[in-house]
Amino acid sequence: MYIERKPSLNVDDLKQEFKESIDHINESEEALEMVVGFVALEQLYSSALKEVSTKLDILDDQFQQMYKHNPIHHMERRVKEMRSLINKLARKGYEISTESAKENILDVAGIRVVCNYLDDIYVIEDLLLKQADVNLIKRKDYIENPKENGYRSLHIVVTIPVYLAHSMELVPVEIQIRTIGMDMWASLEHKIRYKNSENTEKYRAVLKQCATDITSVEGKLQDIYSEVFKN
Ligand code: 0O2
Repeated sequence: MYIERKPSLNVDDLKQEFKESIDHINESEEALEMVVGFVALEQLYSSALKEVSTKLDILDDQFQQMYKHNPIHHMERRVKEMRSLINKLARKGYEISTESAKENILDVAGIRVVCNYLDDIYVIEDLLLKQADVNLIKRKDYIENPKENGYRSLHIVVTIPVYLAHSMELVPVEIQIRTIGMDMWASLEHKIRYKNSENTEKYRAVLKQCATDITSVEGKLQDIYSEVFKN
């Protein structure tokens, strides 16, 4: 099951639409080109997400067939919104352009893979990275090395070929792989942090304790599952 915000804009329609309003307010052609460029970028990254999602779906299905177990509980995917992409470029001191976004930002396309058990995370990573057209360019294991606040998740960035009408592009996709418990924790922590910095401080210790508790419970569940089903 995917939760996805679909890009529904057509580049030519958008150009037309913006041209009319830009003529009105007498803005520059450059701004229009940039908006159009970002929309084209969204379509490219959205295609890369489809490719990676299909690969993950196939792995999950085959696992079910072979071992009667689905490693993936669910997936979520998104292309970074234009506003947040521009903010990130500005925050990191990069030029605001589509070329600069392509060169410097690795999480324009993001997919979150939520797994049932801890072991499933590394199984999924391993099987995906074995594929000839998937190329690992960055890896951060926040499960082996959790963040100070308790955040745990495996982050990998891979490039994937996207075949367009007249060209092929290698597009980076950030994949966050985590368990249901890690996902629940991260969603709440993210919500609190973005909503109110006072509460971030207030709940810091208890959230960290929750992360420790989740790790312990998920470890026990993994052990039971392995004992019962893997022998
Ligand atoms: P959003 O809205 O999820 O996209 P980067 O910051 O991406 O240039 P870096 O340092 O390699 O480079 O990023 P990292 O450490 O791989 O983490 C990036 C993403 O991981 C974040 O994206 C979050 O989604 C998630 N993440 C990292 N640390 C935490 C954390 O402490 N708590 C939670 N809840 N999520 C975390 P964005 O861009 O922050 O936001």
